[in-house]
Amino acid sequence: MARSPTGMLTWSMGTRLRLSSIAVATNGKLTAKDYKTDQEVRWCPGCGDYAILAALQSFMPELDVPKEKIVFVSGIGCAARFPYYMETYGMHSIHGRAPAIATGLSTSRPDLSVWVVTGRSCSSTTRSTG
Ligand SMILES: Cc1ncc(C[n+]2csc(CCOP(=O)(O)OP(=O)(O)O)c2C)c(N)n1
Ligand code: SF4
Repeated sequence: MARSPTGMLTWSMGTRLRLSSIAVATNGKLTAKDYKTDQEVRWCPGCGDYAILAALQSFMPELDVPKEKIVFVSGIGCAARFPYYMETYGMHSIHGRAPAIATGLSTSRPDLSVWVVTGRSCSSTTRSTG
């Protein structure tokens, strides 16, 4: 496991966990800007994922859940870049396994607000990949 300049911990299997810049504060004081990261958003111009990202970043403060209690779990694909762009905890995991990882995390840490972000393929191919 190694730490990158952006504060991501990287396992050899390719999963990443964001640990950088988690502010300990309540969401009552936060705005959408507080959920944006310093990462360049790498989606195609006009991609619908931009609107989803912006909507979630705007919505998050209304949850009244501290940022350090929020986790976004993704699999692979374009949508799976989501955890890099949310200033919360997050894991970019493996194809079709985001729901399983999120379920395990949520079961072992019921105090967390766990979200799964996935595209159509990654959310529907769990069976075909075993
Ligand atoms: C185990 C495994 N099989 C296949 C791939 C190749 N792969 C990369 S992205 C992708 C499709 C992702 O599509 P989707 O989940 O719909 O996400 P989107 O890119 O549309 O957001 C595939 C099959 C992979 N990375 N890992
Ligand atoms: S889903 Fe991926 S390939 Fe499709 S428009 Fe968005 S960034 Fe581009």
